[in-house]
Amino acid sequence: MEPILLSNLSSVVREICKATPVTDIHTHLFPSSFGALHLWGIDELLNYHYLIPETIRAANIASNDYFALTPKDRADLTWRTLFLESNPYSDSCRGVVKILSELDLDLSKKAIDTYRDYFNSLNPAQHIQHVLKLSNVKAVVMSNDPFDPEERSIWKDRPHIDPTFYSSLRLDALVNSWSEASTSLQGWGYDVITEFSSRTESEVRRFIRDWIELTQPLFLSISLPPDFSFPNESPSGRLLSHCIFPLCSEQDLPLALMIGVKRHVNPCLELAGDSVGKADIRVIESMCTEYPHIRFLVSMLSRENQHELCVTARKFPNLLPFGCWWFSSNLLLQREITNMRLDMLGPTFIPQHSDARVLEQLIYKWHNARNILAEALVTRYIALIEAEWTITRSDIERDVSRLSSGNFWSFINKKPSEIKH
Ligand code: RAT
Ligand code: ZN
Repeated sequence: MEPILLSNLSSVVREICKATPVTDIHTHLFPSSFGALHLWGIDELLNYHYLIPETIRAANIASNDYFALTPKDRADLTWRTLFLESNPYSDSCRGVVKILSELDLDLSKKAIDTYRDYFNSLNPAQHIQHVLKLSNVKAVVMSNDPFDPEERSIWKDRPHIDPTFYSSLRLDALVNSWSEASTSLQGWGYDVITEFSSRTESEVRRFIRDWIELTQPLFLSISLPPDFSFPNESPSGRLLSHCIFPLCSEQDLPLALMIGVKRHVNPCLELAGDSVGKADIRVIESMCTEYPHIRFLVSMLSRENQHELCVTARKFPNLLPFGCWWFSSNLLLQREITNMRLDMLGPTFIPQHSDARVLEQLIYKWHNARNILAEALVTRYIALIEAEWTITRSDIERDVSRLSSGNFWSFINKKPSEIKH
């Protein structure tokens, strides 16, 4: 194969990034068989919790007045405030514009009701396939919460799961709210007590095993606050060391940790009221040292933790950094983090996940992630070509495919085709 010339490099890399399908390893999406949990359409897009604080600030409305509105009125308020009375230049606003544009909707009149008519006219099943095609996503990993009443009842009916969707078992409610979780477990027939006992630990393992059996997750996952320390004798520390880590080993499942979220800093904002804090990297060092056979996928929320995470990944092959999470998922920080990771970890990380909650968000989140990756790769390929290193099209395809999907599947040691649905 011919080496790529500097003059063609940028367009070839962009084209390859666009054409390479991604595995989206962390989303809050569900297939249509999950009924009301499957979110899509213009009102859901405008009521996305990333946009709520922007609306409340710009409209100068009290949060309780905002939440007293119907979903349609909230969407109208957001449209009016953020898109008509100002140019929609924040990351989440530009996302909505990009979605409308990719769906070929008329942006000249900026008429929200015409967008509603469009979404109402769609066949939902065909629309999912259309969005997956536009965003070129070949696998979507859900976040499945065994404590969520709506999700529990859907899983118990053994829903049909579209083969693009895979599960991950999200254990926040267990690890971060043990006293409520223990009451729920008792109600579901698990013999646990709020004060720990070895019987409790084995019953918690039985509960997780039952949900692994039901949902067939690719990995277990938990988000943790910035002040979390490990090891520790708090309920969360004990649940990790006595229940979750043993199960990761027994079931050969990786653990995804998302660290640095301060929940409910402003509870009036509901889902939009969480914040960020710098976490202690020693948590990851201790886990990776004590459990070298467990594979950890880790994302950290604060900008200040990103460099330490790269350094730590250089020390531990059982640690794979992934994504630019939530408040780090914007043009500035994604660029910074992706460039840092390429320089410190070469091809051994997962640049992005979408965290999409509303189906069509896949379109803009992956458009942005691909552009940022392409730009960062081009900078490095230029330096290599200028030093007379030859690079072919298939070299670039190999690199992009690893970063977009391959690293994840080899780290979890599975092939998409092997997963039971
Ligand atoms: O990014 C988000 O949508 C947040 O609300 C959180 O869900 C976060 O990603 C998480 O998974 O806890
Ligand atoms: Zn998330």
